Amino acid sequence: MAKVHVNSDKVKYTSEFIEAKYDYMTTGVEVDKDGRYIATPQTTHFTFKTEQKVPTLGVMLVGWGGNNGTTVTAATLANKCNLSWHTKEGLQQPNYYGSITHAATIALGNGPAGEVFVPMRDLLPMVHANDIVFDGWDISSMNIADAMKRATVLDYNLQEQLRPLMKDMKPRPSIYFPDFIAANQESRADNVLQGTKQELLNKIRQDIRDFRKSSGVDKVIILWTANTERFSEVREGLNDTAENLLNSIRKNECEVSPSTIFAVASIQEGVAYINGSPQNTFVPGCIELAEKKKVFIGGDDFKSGQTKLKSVLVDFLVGAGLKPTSIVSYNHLGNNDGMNLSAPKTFRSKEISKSNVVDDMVASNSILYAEGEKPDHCVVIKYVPYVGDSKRAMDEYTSEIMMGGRNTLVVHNTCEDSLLASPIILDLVILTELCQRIQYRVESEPTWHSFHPVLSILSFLTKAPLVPSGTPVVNALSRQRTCIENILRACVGLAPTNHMLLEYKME
Ligand code: NAI
Ligand code: DG6
Repeated sequence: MAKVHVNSDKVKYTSEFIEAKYDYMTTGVEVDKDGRYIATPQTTHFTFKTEQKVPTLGVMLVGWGGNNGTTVTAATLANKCNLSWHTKEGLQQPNYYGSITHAATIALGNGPAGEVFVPMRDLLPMVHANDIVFDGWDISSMNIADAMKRATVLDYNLQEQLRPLMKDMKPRPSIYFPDFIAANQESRADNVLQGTKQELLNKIRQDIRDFRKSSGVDKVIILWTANTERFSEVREGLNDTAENLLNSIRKNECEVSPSTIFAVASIQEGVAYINGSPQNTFVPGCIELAEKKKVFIGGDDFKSGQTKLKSVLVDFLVGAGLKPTSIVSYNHLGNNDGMNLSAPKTFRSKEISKSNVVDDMVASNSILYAEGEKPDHCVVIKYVPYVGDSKRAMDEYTSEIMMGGRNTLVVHNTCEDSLLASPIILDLVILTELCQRIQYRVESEPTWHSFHPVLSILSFLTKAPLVPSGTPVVNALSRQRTCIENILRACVGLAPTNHMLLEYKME
């Protein structure tokens, strides 16, 4: 049961559900013949219904033996077993820093002593990260304890304590089409499935069923944290519709990627699928399949460091009326992800997802930018083995300020990449699972609905948010976070956070 209990006649708690009546207030805008904006307040009366029972959750990671896969598994076990370990700075305790569900708070309201902040996870019943059961696939056969050692992310003393808990975790053989990732990955591909694309799809579906049965979990979610693939070609007849995509798999078409086969298998099993990498796994046919089957999909590409900061800084600059004119993002890293991205085609996937992140903020301000005008935006990634997982990111933001002045900001960030990505993986699956228990209906309709299968609520966690076709892409980090917060609040009948604090501003 959630810790926050709302005291209102619009909110009903039963052992099965939390049901909340909620007035959603928006503004319709039209431009009249004189060019005036006519803004009309609109209200939609919703009822939200959230299932109270939190299921046991199994998460299958594609790329389980990688830096992110092993780190998130290890961190979850360390938290669950409350392991502490020695570092040169002293004794370290486990935590979930970097997770909005587990380490961030929201302003619930006002108490006698002022504003009251509560953990986000206290608003609605959510899966606890400690309780997640991990499984997955990897083209490398290394067990997860050895793979954690190979990743060189966690301290030795912690690895030693975790080894007995992880040595028997073995990644399932996976789909490997060398053409989709860098050639430099070939040496670790010793755990690969053979067969036609249809046979591989069937095998992945079988794995999902096996895991569900053997682990006894109530629910499974699949998340891709394997190597970045090159983009797939999108072509009429190949993957433009669900039917064409399924046919292409049957016909063993070479342009269907491993990640798309995983996504299709997942959707066919009714299991939500999240893409933590930048490639276009979700070709139009795959999205259509998810929509037809009403299965959640989310992505693309974890938003962990440099891009997260960019989606704050550009929002700040444009929101403050300053005009970013040049953004140069340079980074180097020395882990296996960096090695894979040293190939031009995989780099291109990452370059695309890192580059579009300022578009909505730029487009929002027609005072600063003419139609179609954008700042120069350059993304560079270099592989430097020595720095390992400790990624260096250097950014230069140049903006035009008042009367032709120039403002240049330079940011240097050093950080363990996988320790930023792991809490994001947890948030992605925890929020996706929660969304599966939320239904809504509009006052005048009898039917309950789920959110759209393209789960854009996850935008805060992704660099290139996947949204339902024709709907706005929001990259600005504060807007993305407010969206999550206010949807959770709506589910318990609380007004959206508005930061007005009017009660403290009146005479
Ligand atoms: P990694 O290279 O350490 O791990 C990837 C794993 O995937 C490897 O163990 C590899 O053997 C495996 N793999 C490759 N192809 C596979 C396939 N078809 N099936 C199953 N396994 C396969 O990379 P890392 O650092 O864990 O990152 C994983 C992904 O997450 C990359 O695509 C990266 O770009 C993306 N990402 C990482 C972020 C971070 O902060 N660490 C942030 C944003 C995205
Ligand atoms: C180099 O950019 C490697 C990438 O995998 C990134 O580390 C990852 O995409 C994180 O990117 P960002 O921009 O969110 O820090």
